[in-house]
Amino acid sequence: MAIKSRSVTSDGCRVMSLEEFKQWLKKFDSDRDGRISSEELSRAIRTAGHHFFSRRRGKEAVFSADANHDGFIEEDEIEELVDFAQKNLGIKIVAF
Ligand SMILES: [Ca+2]
Ligand SMILES: [Ca+2]
Repeated sequence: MAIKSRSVTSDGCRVMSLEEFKQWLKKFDSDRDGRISSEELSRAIRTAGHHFFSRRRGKEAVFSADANHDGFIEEDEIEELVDFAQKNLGIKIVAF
């Protein structure tokens, strides 16, 4: 018998629009500089219920989405995080 793969179900997956995702991330901008640092992103990852490797993941995510390489995620780079969020945070971003 094949092993049933564990899929993300409705109770583990949030659905939000890109705008909502931006608003959600901004809540973690604790120093209110308008940018998301890897520290702040790690907190977001933990809040989404992913405690394991949240610090490393936060760094990885910032690194991959940080288009201008300043070490922070600015508003226009948040879209780059959509892929990460969908794959790692169980967040589904829908276009409205
Ligand atoms: Ca910040
Ligand atoms: Ca940046």
